[in-house]
Parts: sequence; C-alpha cells; structure tokens
Amino acid sequence: MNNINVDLLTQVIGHYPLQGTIKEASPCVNGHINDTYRLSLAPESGPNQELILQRINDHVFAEPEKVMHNIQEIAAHLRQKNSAYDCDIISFMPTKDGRSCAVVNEQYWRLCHYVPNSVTYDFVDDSSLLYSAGYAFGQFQSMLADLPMDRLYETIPDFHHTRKRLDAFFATVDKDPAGRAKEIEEDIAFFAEHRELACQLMDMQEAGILPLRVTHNDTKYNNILMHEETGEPLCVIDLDTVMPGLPAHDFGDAIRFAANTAVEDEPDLSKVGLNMGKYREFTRGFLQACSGFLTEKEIETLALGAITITIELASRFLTDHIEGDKYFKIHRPNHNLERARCQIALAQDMLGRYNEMQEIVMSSAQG
Ligand code: GN1
Ligand code: MG
Repeated sequence: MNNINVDLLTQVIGHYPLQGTIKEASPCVNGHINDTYRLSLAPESGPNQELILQRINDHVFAEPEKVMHNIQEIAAHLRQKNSAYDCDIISFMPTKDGRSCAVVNEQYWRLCHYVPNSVTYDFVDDSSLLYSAGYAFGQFQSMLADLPMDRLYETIPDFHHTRKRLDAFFATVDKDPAGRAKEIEEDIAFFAEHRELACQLMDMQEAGILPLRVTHNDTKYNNILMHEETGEPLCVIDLDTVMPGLPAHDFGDAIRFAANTAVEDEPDLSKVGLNMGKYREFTRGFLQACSGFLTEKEIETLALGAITITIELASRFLTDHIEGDKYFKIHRPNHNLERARCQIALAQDMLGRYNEMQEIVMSSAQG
C-alpha cells in the first residue's frame, strides 16, 4: 500500500455504514481526472468486501454536489422505467447520514461496490467486442432520451463546445505560460487548418439543426465494465459528465478511443490510425440501439463527430501541455504532448477516410 494514505481512506470509510479494516488498497490509474482506489475491507467475521473509493477532482468539477445530483437523477429515471435495461449503471452507496458522498477535509469522496467479475480495457484486440460496446452506449442514450434535460446540471460548462475549446487553445498559445509553444508550431498549424471543420457540429446545434440530448460525454471503452470471461458489457461508469450534448460526440469519443489502431497516448505515430473493422462494429451496435430516435441529420453527422471529438481532445491535451500539465494527470514528461500528437495523427487518418466512414454509418442505419 505504498504511497497510499490508508489513514485518510479509513477516515472516509468511517462515513459509511461499514465495518472492518482496510486490508488492501491499490490505485486504479486509467482515469485522468479523479483519484480512484480499489479497497478490500475485512470485517471481524465473514468475507472481505471489495470496494471502489473515489475522490472527485474539484479542480475539474467545481461543484461535486451537482455531479452527484445528476447521477442520482439518471439512476432514478432508469429505475422508474423498470425496463429490461441490460447494461447497468454505476451506483454509489449512501453515507451514514444519507448523503451521496462523504466530505473529508473539504474533499468529496464516493464509494461503490466493486462489480464482481468486471474488468476494463484501455485497448480492444477483438473488433467484434465493439458491437456490444456500441450497443451499450447507444442504449444508454436511448434510455435517457426522455429524461427532461432541465433536471440535469451542466457539470462542466461548454464541455464539448469545440469552438470555445479551440478559442481557448489559441489564447493559451498566445500566452505561452510555460514557454512550450515554440517547440510545437507544426501541431499548432494543424488546428489552424481544421478549426472551421471542427466547429461545424456545434454551429449546427446552435442553429437548431441538431438537437441537444442527454449524453454521456466521456464514452471511452474503459468507461464500460466488461465481464472478464464473456466480454459482455456489465455497467456504464463515469457518469460525471452526463448532461445535455450531442449523440455525435458520444459516438465520436468512443470511436476515437476504441477504434484507434493504437492506445490513446501511443508515442510511435506510425502505429496510429482508424481501424475500420472496429469502426464498423461499434457503428452497427450503436445504431442498432439508437437509430430509432435519431434524426436523419444526427445520423449523417456521426462520422463528423468522430473527427470533431478527436480534434477537440487533441486541442485539450495540447492546451494542457502548453499550460504546464495542470488538468490531465500525466505519467511521464511530455505525456500530454504525446497524447495530443496521437490524437492529431488519428484525426488526420480519419480526415482522409471520411467517405468510407460515412458509408459505413449510412449502411448501418439502414439495418
Ligand atoms: C478524461 O475521467 P477520464 O479519464 O475518463 C476527460 C475526458 C477525456 C479523457 C481522455 C472530465 O476522462 O474528457 O476525453 O480524459 N474527462 C474530463 O482520455 O475532462
Ligand atoms: Mg471521466
């Protein structure tokens, strides 16, 4: 349990109606924002309890109560539907005094049971697994399609407002607070070249051509818990950014993560590109689950969503690199720069294969 403050974690656990002492604690490192730990709690008798404890990053989520409010609204909506929703969503335990998270030293912590037999993957080997991931995220959206949007807070304002993201990027380049901008002129030029294309989706939303819907907004493959043996989706997690958004963003974010031929931060750019087999499988699953309520325009702009979100995230990683790595956790020097370059390489590959991506969407939509 090196580097883990077990006393602090014990203090947090003390807010919950649980007994026992922490026997094991290990950090879960694949999220870039919150601090997550897997704990094994040993009671005086009986089996250990396996738990996931998470500290909400309040630099990123300025009002953690609003995040928890949204998660409760979503859970209540799904429960009252009482339907055969086969992929669960993560649910957090109430504290002893009935709150959805524990506040210790002004920090917000939440706790859930470890879902038995579940695993997450940062990379998918088998393309066919992506059909069920697409279906799970599509179904998530379809189940929330009738949740009134005014019940949800915008937990991070303008989270996927690509134009504002790119404006912020160019403003950071101008300020260059850590003196890093001059080494990345070629990368900066990429955003200048594709700025207008990347802003098209949000322009369409603002012009009323694309509707807002309740979306997940962080559809990485590792945000679905999979069954370790069957590979079936068990549970959608990381609901912190569920709020009004565009289905094309959810589609696109999932594609940029899971249909990349390499991992999200691959430094060897020759390995990076779009795996069309994976793209096809995810698209088929996603549209199978939600083509019924998407408008023609929404379907027509899904492929553009993949390019948009890939460019947007590239700009967010590069902004953070220029700012001196303040937002995303990094695990090595220049990590955000490597992440950004990987996303730029992926976006470039997608830009050259847009017609093929579009054909796959249109033929999958016809069933
Ligand atoms: C962050 O929380 P996590 O690691 O699942 C980020 C996403 C990015 C993602 C890139 C709140 O997601 O927007 O797409 O990293 N979440 C937030 O891996 O900024
Ligand atoms: Mg997240």
